[in-house]
Amino acid sequence: MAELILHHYPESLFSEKARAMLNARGLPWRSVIIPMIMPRPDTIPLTGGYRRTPVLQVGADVYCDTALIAAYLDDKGTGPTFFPAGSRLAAQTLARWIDTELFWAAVTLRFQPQNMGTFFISSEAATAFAADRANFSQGSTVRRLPLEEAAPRYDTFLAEMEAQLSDGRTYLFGPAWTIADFSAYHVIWFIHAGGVMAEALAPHAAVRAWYERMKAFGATPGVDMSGAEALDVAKATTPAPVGVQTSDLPDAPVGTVVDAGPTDYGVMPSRGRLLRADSAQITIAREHERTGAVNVHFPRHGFTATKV
Ligand SMILES: N[C@@H](CCC(=O)N[C@@H](CS)C(=O)NCC(=O)O)C(=O)O
Repeated sequence: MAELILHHYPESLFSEKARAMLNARGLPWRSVIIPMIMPRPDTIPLTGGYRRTPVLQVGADVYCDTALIAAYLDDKGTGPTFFPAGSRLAAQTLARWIDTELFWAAVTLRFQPQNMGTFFISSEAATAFAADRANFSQGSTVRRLPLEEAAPRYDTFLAEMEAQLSDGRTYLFGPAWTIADFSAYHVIWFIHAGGVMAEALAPHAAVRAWYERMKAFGATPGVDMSGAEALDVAKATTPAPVGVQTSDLPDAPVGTVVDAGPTDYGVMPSRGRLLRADSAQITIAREHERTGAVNVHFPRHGFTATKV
């Protein structure tokens, strides 16, 4: 297998989910630190437009979104599956709710002025971040949560987690982790990363103990690689075979040039030739002078592709 290259930045919560999953499975990985805001001249040539963080590059294949990264990693490395048959439905549904709903409570809670800690190194950085995320939010269909909705949503979740873990189980669904543990972990990590909420987990003893276990997975850094090196890796490699090429999109048979991307927020799409669209994923083929041919993969849930 080609090296696993994570394009991420330290403060990104979904990146923390990916880092924890890679380390939990004992996988060695390379770390390309990208800027927290655009431009990202060494990442966009790989994705072709998709700009959410993180993405996982494996040779000339690019896996977008941590839901798909989890599916890709699930048979790599060691340790239990993220998707055990007996709790798959519950774990997957909980993970999706956390990643798309609780996430917005986390954003509101983390960016309260008194809970920001050292997130921004300067007021200029904060201003540039606000301008960047205003661009990022164009076309978003998501309603941002005010604090009076975010706080009780999170408090309820913590109380439910505490109840679920208080029988002494190691992970949310029993003795082995599932994808839900990694989704819950990254959101909690973000909320309590600095500022006034840093110690706020203390009253929840079972969650606290679980959190420390999960945090140990996030702690191992990848081996540094520059963005330019990562693009060279893509250029020197050819994409992995896609297997059966199929499309369930009525207006876009295999081979159609499509724009593929998220439907909820950060909707900037990637343009390419459709190779696969089924219930599991969307894959497009694209080329760039700095990468050669690459295949870019998205999950199907929360993503779409439209004919250009
Ligand atoms: N569902 C996506 C969410 C990714 C996401 O929202 N990432 C945030 C950073 S934690 C982001 O992209 N922010 C804007 C940016 O980094 O440009 C995933 O699981 O990867």
